[in-house]
Amino acid sequence: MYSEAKEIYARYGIDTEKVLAQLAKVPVSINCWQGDDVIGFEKNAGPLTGGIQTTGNYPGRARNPQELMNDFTFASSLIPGAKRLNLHASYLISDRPKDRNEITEEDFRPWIDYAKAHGLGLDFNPTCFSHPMVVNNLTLSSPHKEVRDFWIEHCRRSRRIAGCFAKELGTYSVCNLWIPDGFKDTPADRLSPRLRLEDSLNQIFEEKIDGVIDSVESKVFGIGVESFTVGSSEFYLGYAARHKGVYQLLDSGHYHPTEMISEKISALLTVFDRIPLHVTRSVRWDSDHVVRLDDELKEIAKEIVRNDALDKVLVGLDFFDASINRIVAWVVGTRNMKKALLMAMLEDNRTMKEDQEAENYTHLFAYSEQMKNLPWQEVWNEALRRENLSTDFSWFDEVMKYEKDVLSKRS
Ligand code: RNT
Ligand code: ZN
Repeated sequence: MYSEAKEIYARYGIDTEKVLAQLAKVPVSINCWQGDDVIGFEKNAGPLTGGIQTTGNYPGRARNPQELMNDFTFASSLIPGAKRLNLHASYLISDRPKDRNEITEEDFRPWIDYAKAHGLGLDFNPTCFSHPMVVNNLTLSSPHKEVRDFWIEHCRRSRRIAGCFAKELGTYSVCNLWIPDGFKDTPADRLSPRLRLEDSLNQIFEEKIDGVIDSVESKVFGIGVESFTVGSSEFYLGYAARHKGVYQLLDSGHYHPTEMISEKISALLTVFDRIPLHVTRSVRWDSDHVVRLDDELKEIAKEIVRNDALDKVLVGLDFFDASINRIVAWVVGTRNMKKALLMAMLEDNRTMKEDQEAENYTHLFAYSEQMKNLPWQEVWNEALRRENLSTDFSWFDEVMKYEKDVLSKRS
């Protein structure tokens, strides 16, 4: 079936062998926090705060680093192609309690060893939520200097840890900063918090650190901070544009319901040579559902591929569903991202671009619909086969077996 598909694609000028080689190389950065409902391993970890929420209590959440590593290893074994692991500062591994303003690379040594052993790159995030120093929902934009200083120190240390990942693993490390700062009700002054955030960022990014790709993640609103978000899209876009080496990260759940990040990628490409993403699925709100192979996911992938931006757009995932098996979430979500990239690579983008330039919209319309008839699934199955993965649904039974033997034994 693959050889037939290969021939069909050749008629459209597409070399499926090249595509398969390309697909295998494009890394998707998988968020560790799907494995344990964004709780992490701090000694005195409190509840998830900061306007984000996990809902559901499906059994089998990873309770410690070893369980999370085991689960991730198992999930990865069912996902073809290159992968990276995205960590949060709260996933430190330390015998003694360490506050966020005390963390060092040593607290992540086991993760570095794990990444080395599994050929993974590591990305990183300071954790500016679920902590008593988030005072009145504010961190880097707080009116209290001691609050800002605490988080500035945390973020500086986080960047150094990302730098250590880059050095040790020989690949870049995205260090993404997201803060929950906002107001429940209409503020009287929107500018002062933003000016304070700008000043905090300047202090955080002062130090130059090799191998780190710094990003700032904007948002519209969070639960409990519905009326105002300090780190809005315009704020960070402007900041990143003025600070070389700092990039805006686009999270697909952080815009108004009909506002799509697929539409923003090309705009950012005119300004930036890197665009980190958090691909997620928002259902009515920023709900962080596991990504489905839906229209927006396909459109995001098309924008990356068509614009020849596979090495500029750094694809990361950001979902946390606690109501279903977490390994299934990782496998299906990550496979969907990769499927979408494959589908985009298998489109005859050259002809369609030519159509557009020649204003041949009738051909473009019909031809772009014709692309949907092509047998991309056969090429996907071939990608699985080449990594000794089954092409049927038996991977699911493997996860159910793991659930029965391992996950269900966790309390
Ligand atoms: C929150 C942001 C942020 C978090 C993770 C856990 O709305 O999307 O990226 O989801 O850092
Ligand atoms: Zn995000």
